[in-house]
Amino acid sequence: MKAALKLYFSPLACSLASRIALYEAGADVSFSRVDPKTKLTDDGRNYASIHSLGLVPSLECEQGVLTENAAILQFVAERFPDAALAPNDAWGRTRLRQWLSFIGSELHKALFGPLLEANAADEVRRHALVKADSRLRYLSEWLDGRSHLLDGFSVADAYLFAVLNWTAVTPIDLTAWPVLRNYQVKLAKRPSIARAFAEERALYSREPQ
Ligand SMILES: N[C@@H](CCC(=O)N[C@@H](CS)C(=O)NCC(=O)O)C(=O)O
Repeated sequence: MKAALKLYFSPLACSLASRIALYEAGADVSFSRVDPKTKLTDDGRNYASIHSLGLVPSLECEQGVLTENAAILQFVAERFPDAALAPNDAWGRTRLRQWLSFIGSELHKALFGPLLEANAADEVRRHALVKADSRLRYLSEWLDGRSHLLDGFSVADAYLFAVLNWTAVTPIDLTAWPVLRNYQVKLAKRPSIARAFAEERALYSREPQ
């Protein structure tokens, strides 16, 4: 029988966060891999016919195709309330949106975007790195003494985990940020994260060069 949800992803991209959330939720979901270079799905379709921008993640659900990681993460949290992936009070949900916005704009796009973009000019990379210190200090100060961004694990932690992984292939050295490194190491042991990460790392290492 066809799964209720289908996640389009590329290995170790930000879509890893959506996979983690779906595993946490115990969702009935199938996965389709998008080749970042050819933009073909693993069953040979042009991914542009699903999301014209060619960006992952996107999530096929009964209502249509949902794009944008932050929206998908909140959709999963709301659809599977028993998984407690988001606070259930108004202020907690506001804080969740605050962190999803920070991760999506300040970290994902402003900082890691240029560092991961193969064609970015050196000047653009240098400019991104100038911002790294203040963004990572802000995050480190918040996480000092905390295990999660909010009171318990939430979809924001899934997103932050996916983004912090990228430090491995950028000049950002997480060992210089012990609070962030500890946070990452602890989260990596969470079963949903360990499973999602291991599965996508295996796919990533088989990525054509
Ligand atoms: N605003 C989008 C950005 C998604 C995004 O940047 N996805 C990257 C992978 S982490 C991607 O698909 N890049 C491929 C490309 O730029 O063509 C979101 O938050 O979902």
